[in-house]
Amino acid sequence: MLPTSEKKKWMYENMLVSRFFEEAMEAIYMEGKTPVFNMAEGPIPGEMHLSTGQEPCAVGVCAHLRPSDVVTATHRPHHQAIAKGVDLKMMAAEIFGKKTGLSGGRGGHMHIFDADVNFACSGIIAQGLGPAVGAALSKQMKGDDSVAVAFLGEGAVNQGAFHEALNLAAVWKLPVIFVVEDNSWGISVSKAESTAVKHNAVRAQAYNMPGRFIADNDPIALYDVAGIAIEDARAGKGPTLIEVETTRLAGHFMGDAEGYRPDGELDLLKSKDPIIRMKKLLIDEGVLSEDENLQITLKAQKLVDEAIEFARSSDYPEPAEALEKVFV
Ligand SMILES: Cc1ncc(C[n+]2csc(CCOP(=O)(O)OP(=O)(O)O)c2C)c(N)n1
Repeated sequence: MLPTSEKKKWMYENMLVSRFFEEAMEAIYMEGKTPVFNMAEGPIPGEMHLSTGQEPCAVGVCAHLRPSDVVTATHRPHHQAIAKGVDLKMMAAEIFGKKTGLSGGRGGHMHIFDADVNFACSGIIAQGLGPAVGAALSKQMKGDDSVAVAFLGEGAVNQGAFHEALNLAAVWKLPVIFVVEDNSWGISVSKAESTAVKHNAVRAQAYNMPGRFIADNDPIALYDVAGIAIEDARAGKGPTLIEVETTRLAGHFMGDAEGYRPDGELDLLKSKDPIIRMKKLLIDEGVLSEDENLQITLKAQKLVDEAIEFARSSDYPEPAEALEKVFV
């Protein structure tokens, strides 16, 4: 199942929006935090996990999804949210803690929630898997052919919630796809140190579901495999586990000194930047001209600039509203 030229361009544009968004976050996050790093200072307080380099994982899957399909994402959620169609302005405002944000500024960057496109994420590792299975069960019971996709990191695969979710999804043949973004690091712990199997895709065998491995951060190969998995799920054939070999070009969080990275790793990963590769692929295939590339790039940058401007110019919630929209 190969993407059409239009789909490829959508994927590329979406990857660019995601990259520009992360670049903006990276710069703005440091405002107020230099020269002394204080996590609470600046327009973006709290932790910040960037998904720079992992863009193919989101677009390869979300290119097949409809607004009614459910996505549960991780603590590194911006690329997944953007590819699912979460409102960029309201997402930016949420990250800034503004009242125009998706959750009125109460959630922040790890708790992006957009009911309009059925997107949620969580700062708790593997937390999204149970809700994705629940959403898939609800779709199945209603006879709706929507699906649920749960994204997780390769570190999260060692959580009990992963195994419980896969087992139940397989027993009940639920329309859910588990997508493991393997960036080979869980904070500073390498996959080799934490995980007994080389490829998490083989774990699917234990739950009697197909397990697919996508090498080399390849959005086109992922589009193909995800398309089959989602079609099968819509047709009632049950869940699939997909593992994508990807690259985290940023630190685990902003402020991470990355002392654990072997010498030369980052340079090697940057030499395989998926945005540059996707552009080259589309140009080589004749799908994209240099002029179109410029237009798409400018459009993506404008979308991000407008979202940031919206967030910056929005108001903070009033102190008197602090207990509204939260469980107390
Ligand atoms: C249940 C739980 N345990 C520990 C943490 C702390 N923690 C935050 S991110 C992280 C590593 C996650 O690694 P991975 O799943 O590979 O995702 P990545 O950060 O590489 O995207 C951990 C242990 C947490 N958020 N939740």
